[in-house]
Amino acid sequence: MTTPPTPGAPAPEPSSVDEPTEARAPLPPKPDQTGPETVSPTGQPTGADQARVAQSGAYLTTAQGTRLYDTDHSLKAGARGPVLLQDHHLREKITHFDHERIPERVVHARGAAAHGVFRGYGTAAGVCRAAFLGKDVETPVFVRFSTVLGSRGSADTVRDTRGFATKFYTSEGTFDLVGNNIPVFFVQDAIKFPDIVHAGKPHPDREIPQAQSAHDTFWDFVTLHTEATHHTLWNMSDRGIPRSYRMMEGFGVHTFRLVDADGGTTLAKFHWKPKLGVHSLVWEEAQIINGVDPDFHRRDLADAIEAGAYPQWELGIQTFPDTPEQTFEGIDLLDPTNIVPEELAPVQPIGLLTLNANPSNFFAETEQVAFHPGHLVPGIDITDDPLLSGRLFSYLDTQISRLGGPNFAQIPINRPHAPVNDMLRDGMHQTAVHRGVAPYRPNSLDGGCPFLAGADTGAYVETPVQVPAAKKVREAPVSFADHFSQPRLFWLSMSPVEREHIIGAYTFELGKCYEQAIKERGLRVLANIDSELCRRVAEGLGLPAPEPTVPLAEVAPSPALSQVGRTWPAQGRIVGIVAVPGGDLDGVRAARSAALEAGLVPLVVAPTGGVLDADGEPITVQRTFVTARSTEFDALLLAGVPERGADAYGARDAKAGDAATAARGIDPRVLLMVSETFRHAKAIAAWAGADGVLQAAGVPLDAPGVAVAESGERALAEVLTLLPAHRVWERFPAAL
Ligand code: HDD
Repeated sequence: MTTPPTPGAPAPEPSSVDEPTEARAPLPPKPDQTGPETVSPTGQPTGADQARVAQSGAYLTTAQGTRLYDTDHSLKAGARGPVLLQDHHLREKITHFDHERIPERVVHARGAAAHGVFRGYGTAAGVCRAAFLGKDVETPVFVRFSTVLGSRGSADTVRDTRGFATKFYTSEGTFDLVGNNIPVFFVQDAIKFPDIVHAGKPHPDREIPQAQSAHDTFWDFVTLHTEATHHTLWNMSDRGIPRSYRMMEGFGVHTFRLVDADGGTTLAKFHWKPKLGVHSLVWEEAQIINGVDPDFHRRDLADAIEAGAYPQWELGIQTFPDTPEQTFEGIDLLDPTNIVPEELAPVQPIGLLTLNANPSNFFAETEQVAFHPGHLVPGIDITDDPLLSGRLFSYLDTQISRLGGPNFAQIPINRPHAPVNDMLRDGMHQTAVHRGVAPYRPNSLDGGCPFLAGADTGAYVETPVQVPAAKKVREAPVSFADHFSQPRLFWLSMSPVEREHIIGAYTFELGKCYEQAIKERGLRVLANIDSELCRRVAEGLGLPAPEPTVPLAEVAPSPALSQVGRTWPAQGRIVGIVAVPGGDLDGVRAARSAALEAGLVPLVVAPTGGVLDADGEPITVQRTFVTARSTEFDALLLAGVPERGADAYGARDAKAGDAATAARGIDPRVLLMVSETFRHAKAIAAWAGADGVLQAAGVPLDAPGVAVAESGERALAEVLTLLPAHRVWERFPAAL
């Protein structure tokens, strides 16, 4: 039985992180538990964020602030007797728990987010009057990345589109840029959104497959509804399996209308360009990661920020004259299945985004953040893209069921940083205590009416665009009917390696469909993109390749669409350094320091945990042969044991020197690590006799991107020259 304590004992100073034995003040917040300030609906700093630790007092209390003496036992009639209904603490605790979950987002349920800052370059001033784009203006932001199809608990590295949603807390109100990592969309009209989502989500009878597009209903829809072809092709490309959220481009997708200080307008598309470049996984890696580390992207983002390697993107715009046709070089700017190649309209940088703080509480921030394409600020207006029009309704609406009512803007993460002076009142989860008696306009009470602003005093004034005199119709313009020339443009812009990946992806996804008719229809769509693509996928499916039903478009490739052939900073890339006790640990130390100096993240891998070389300067083991998998590393180094060669990597039960075949004696987990690293075209270097391990794993020592070095430092230098290209592309397509 628990004895009620004597109340009122003073709280001593905190001394350790152990379970306290007597009442004490809470521990101070850790550095990563502080986040950007938020303000109340009236622009005042809130108290809600001041206590960013779980504990806010010395004693545990009920929700009503009454101190508790026991929270581990229900109130019972005797220790072995029935639980009593009068136990109000039991009921409060369980009732709250029963309601802890809210509905997950209907799409984009799985995500990760970070706080940051956006700094304007001032270069957009000629076309856009938005204050946050001004030179050196700094605006707090919250960015949420996501997959689309999977549930909240699904894996990160599935083949899917990624969401890239940014909330700018500007001085003129909140601006949300709710984009994706793919610049086009599946449907041209929002009325089709439920169809594509129903087709992509798990089948309604068995609720499988989770977070996958490789199933009949998805391919049924996208092959019948050919405006989805362009987006689907991007999904089947490497863009569908990003290496990291930090290495993704982002796109606003729609064409927006920018307004300058004089009311002049320009059409524009938004782009996010990652400083670390655009990199992807290979399909086998993505599948392995889904098993060994389903939180791969979430972890990568949080780890990078915690380590101070703040990810950055440049915001850029492509601009087009605002003509009545709303086309550019023959491309319909209102059709969200179109891109405008960067070679025709260069992306002009207008500001820099830096993500520099992890959320303190996933639910409060990442889960409750509510984005809405209708959160606009003066200077940024919409166009008549029919997809955007429907979104302007949907996002506000969905928050009402997801966040429980119309007051979600009062949740700290959603509060504008600009002063709010609205006349919205009451409703579920109202937390503001509004004063006064006249929440209406006009009024003569409460000090009179709030003034209405004009364009010169910061009002959001819609651009008075001329609407064509027309009949009401349920129709799309004729220009929306070309579904194949842009997919062909994308295909022709890919390097040979990227084309192989696309062929592999279609062969896998269509191959997973049960219905023969869907596979055949899929091939008919591919025939209209490119004959070679169609032929190769048909070969993989064991089906005849059909002829195209439309003339193949004459389009110029856009080299900017390819991820291969350019180099990017290697900073933040992860290098596994595999070592065994007794090996060249000085070499490991040297490789580690050189890696850190180059801004890489070295992770030492050894047979067991603890430290290597406990007698000398110890090297902490960060991964063991049990916890390491090649997929975590962008490059692999292997340290040998000079006199013992590959035998030092012997499996636990293998005798040293017992090498009837080289591979038999070597720990199979090391062989797997090496062979996967090789197959996935990553840089590998070995020294001090560890080249025997490479050979035992079947890695030719003269293959591109494989180095046998004379020291640990040299080995690191070898892989460092290869990392900026991301992979050793010459090893493809034989690899995967
Ligand atoms: Fe959407 C969420 C991006 C079309 C309806 N969408 C959502 C998110 C992103 C996008 C990034 C996640 C936001 C977050 O992290 O909370 N959506 C897009 C893009 C589109 C698009 C780039 C096309 C260009 N979406 C689209 C249409 C509709 C929706 C046409 C409906 C007609 N989207 C929603 C939604 C979601 C959403 C159901 C789910 C959760 C939420 O809004 O807040 O309302």
